[in-house]
Amino acid sequence: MSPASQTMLSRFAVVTSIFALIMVGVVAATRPEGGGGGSAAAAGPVPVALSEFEISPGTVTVPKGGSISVTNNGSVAHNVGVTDTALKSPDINGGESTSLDLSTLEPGTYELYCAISGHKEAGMTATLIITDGSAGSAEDAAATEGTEHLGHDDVATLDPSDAQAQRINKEMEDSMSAGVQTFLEYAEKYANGEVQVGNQKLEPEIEADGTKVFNLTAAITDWEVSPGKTVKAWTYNGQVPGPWIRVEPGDKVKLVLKNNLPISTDIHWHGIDVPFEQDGVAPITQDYIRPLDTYTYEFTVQNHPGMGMYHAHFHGQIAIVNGLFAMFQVGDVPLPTGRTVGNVEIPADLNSGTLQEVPMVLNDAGVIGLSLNGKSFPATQPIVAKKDEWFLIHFFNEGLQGHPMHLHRQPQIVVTKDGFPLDAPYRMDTLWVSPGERYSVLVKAEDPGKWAFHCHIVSHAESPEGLFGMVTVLIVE
Ligand SMILES: [Cu+2]
Repeated sequence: MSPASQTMLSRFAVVTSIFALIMVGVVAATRPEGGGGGSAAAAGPVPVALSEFEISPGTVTVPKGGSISVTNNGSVAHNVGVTDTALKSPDINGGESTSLDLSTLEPGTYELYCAISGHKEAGMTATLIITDGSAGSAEDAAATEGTEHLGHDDVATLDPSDAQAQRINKEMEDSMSAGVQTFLEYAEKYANGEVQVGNQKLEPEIEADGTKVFNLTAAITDWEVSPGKTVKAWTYNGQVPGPWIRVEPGDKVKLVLKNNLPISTDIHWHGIDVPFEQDGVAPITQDYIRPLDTYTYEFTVQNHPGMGMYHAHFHGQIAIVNGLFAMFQVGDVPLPTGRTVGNVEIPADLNSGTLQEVPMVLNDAGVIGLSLNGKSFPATQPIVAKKDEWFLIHFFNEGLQGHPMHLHRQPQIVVTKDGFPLDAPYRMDTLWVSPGERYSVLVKAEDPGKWAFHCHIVSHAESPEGLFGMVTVLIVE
């Protein structure tokens, strides 16, 4: 990241800290009393809401020995009682709450009502079911409390005006907001260098004849995929993705691999023109690189720019998806400068060697899972660009599935496919990236804002807990 981008990120961090504080305040102020998502064993009072002129939910289920917490969401006083019993709450004004102990009721079906004159007749009744407190009914009570994992069936049948629906919706909002807040906190951590990051450019040692020597160590190391979730990843130099290797066309290179993995390995230089015996497919092109052995690949790089990647080939179904993948760049990406593509003029003086370059390595399996650059939202790193800045995103798919990557709003032009310049560059906003493919995309940061950038297979980007997986944000300042 350029110093300018770092500065932008710091400024963003200050703004977002303020936003984060506001979010904390909002969440704290609006959390339902007693907290949400309680376990069945610890089920507290069952919430009931009153308004003009309704009691909701329409059926209130309470385990034997339990109670209800009653909130008046209306504007006039209400109360709640159990028909044909002496049980009745005091009157409560709008905005206030009380509770009503129902522990004297035996299992059965009752009626709740508002005892203020005329309110029952106006519609303020509900069914009250006292269950026998068995496991099944405790589960019902837990469902009433709201749960951590809400799916379609949990929400589709709810009445939008119902208090239970509103509470469940609130839980969904809260967990979504919490994820966004964590993402903002991570943006600050990235700016401060406090997060493990992959794609770090690897500096070569230069031999007397100019040969560039890159040292790699493959090992299983700790890697934080998402906040609080550290996995045993398969890494080159402790990174996911591994180090970003950048060489120039025609360079002589040596790539020295120390294998500290428990199994043999090899490295395939995917998309780079190398001699057969350097292609990294054991046992076809070479012998296995056995545990604790060191092996040196040596070749002269192709004479034209390229965008490749490197990864293990031996048992890739284990090694690659768990982290043994990285980018291998040859030269600057050729740009269609001076052309108009999809109504966007690409400046004649644009030089890809001076542009911000953003790797976007996709994965969806192994211990890394659905991820961008080895991170799952909210631990993904934001991209920061200045208004009117042109920059490059390099997509690589090291996973098992295709991913339609969607960046909101900004003009995006696909300039290379698998490192080869396109005769007809094209503009798009969603790019399908299949396993093994690479695309370089020229982006103009045209409109200030915090723009979502995510896989559009929405289950790769959203979960019952909110945004997750293949999601990040482009910040245009
Ligand atoms: Cu996807």
